[in-house]
Amino acid sequence: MLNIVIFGPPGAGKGTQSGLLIKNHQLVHCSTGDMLRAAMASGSELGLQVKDIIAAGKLVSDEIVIALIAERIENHPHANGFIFDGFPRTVAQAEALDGLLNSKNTSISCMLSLSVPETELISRLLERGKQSGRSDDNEETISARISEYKNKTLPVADFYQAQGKLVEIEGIGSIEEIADRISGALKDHL
Ligand code: B4P
Repeated sequence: MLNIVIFGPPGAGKGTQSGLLIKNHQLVHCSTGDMLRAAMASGSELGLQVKDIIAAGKLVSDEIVIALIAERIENHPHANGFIFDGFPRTVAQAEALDGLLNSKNTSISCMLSLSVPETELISRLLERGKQSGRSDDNEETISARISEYKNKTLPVADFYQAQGKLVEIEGIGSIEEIADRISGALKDHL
């Protein structure tokens, strides 16, 4: 199985590049951000529970997102592999993911880490905010999201580096250029 973690700060292009990888490798998409937005749009109890946390740019609890990922893996017993987009965002989530995959006799193949300077992240997200209608694509929330990323999510890169699975990708350039860098890196690494 090919199991990829796509990693990076808010606005690094994780969702965009995931779409291309899914097409090329027939992977199951596991985006906790998309799952949480779907829950909010449906007005479910989970959606109501996370709405204010997301609008404030804070991380939702580990317990909630780990349960979402466990369910997604369980529902795809014959998958070619999974792409984890926006998950894990804490070391506790990364440890839980290792456990979930081990129980299926598989593991993470690599982590693709997209690096993009902060000024570019802010301008991408503000640009998206003009049309996305997302409660978290505004100046104040973007800055809270970046700060959560630095404090709680960056250590996840060390977790995968310690396993020899971290692959750094320059995240500046056209979407196609970055996709080419990712394909090259996957060929070299796997
Ligand atoms: P996410 O949906 O994961 O939001 P994100 O990190 O901001 O990434 P996003 O997918 O939106 O952006 P991308 O990098 O693709 O999470 C939202 C919230 O949900 C979190 O803040 C948190 O509250 C909660 N949450 C989600 N997962 C969680 C977890 N595991 N634990 C706890 N809480 C969790 O960037 C895309 C933008 O960049 C687009 O506008 C795109 O057009 C643009 N772009 C992409 N590539 C480009 C390029 N090459 N050049 C220019 N622009 C580009």
